[in-house]
Amino acid sequence: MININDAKFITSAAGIADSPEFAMSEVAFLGRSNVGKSSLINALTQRKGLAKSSSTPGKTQLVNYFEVKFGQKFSENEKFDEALANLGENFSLMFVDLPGFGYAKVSKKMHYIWQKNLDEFIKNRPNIKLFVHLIDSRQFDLDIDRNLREYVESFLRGDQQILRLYTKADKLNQAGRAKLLKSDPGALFVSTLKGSGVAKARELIIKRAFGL
Ligand SMILES: Nc1nc2c(ncn2[C@@H]2O[C@H](COP(=O)(O)OP(=O)(O)OP(=O)(O)O)[C@@H](O)[C@H]2O)c(=O)[nH]1
Ligand SMILES: [Mg+2]
Repeated sequence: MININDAKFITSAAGIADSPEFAMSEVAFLGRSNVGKSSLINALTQRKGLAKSSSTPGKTQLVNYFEVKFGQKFSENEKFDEALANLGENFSLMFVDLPGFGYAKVSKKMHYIWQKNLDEFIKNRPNIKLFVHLIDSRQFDLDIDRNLREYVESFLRGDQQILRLYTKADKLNQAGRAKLLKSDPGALFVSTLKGSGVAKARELIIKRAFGL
């Protein structure tokens, strides 16, 4: 069982130029504005107001760093997970909450600067080991997500991975779920409202961020 021993806000930055270096692997949360990035960070860290979320798109406007300290103990009635055991009892990751893509309700100039910063950041930040790409499960087939995926794949380094998660699963009906599974048979669903899929997502994020 993985516990969250601590999760705290470290700092905000406008982009890569004013981002400090941390001696820690980083997990960057990417996706359209309003898809649920900040809410998922709160669910993963079990801290309700840690990352600011809002029903108004464009809530997160800076790069926000959250240090997350995990702990784990292995009990006899739990299936032993060798990969996780390799990490030892304590380990940390930096979660990076990012502004959403595709939100244009700011001035054209602001929007341009903002997307350029974001672009530079995800391309060049050395410690990012995992991109968590969140996709709204009700609109899983949008060009913006396809473009984002292809784009990240185009510069992905050998020590980096992408994990796709489909959000707001509580709003998805059976037909919608079936349709999505047909297009992506291994789709992973999360709902921060219901808490479903969060533990599984946390485990996968940890494993992939550490290259396990
Ligand atoms: N029903 C439902 N709503 C959710 C879920 N996750 C997030 N939301 C809602 O979606 C809205 C946007 O959530 P945020 O976490 O702020 O989204 P974001 O991707 O960080 O948005 P930006 O910061 O604007 O890029 C909020 O109103 C959340 O309450 C979910 O699993 N189910
Ligand atoms: Mg946000």
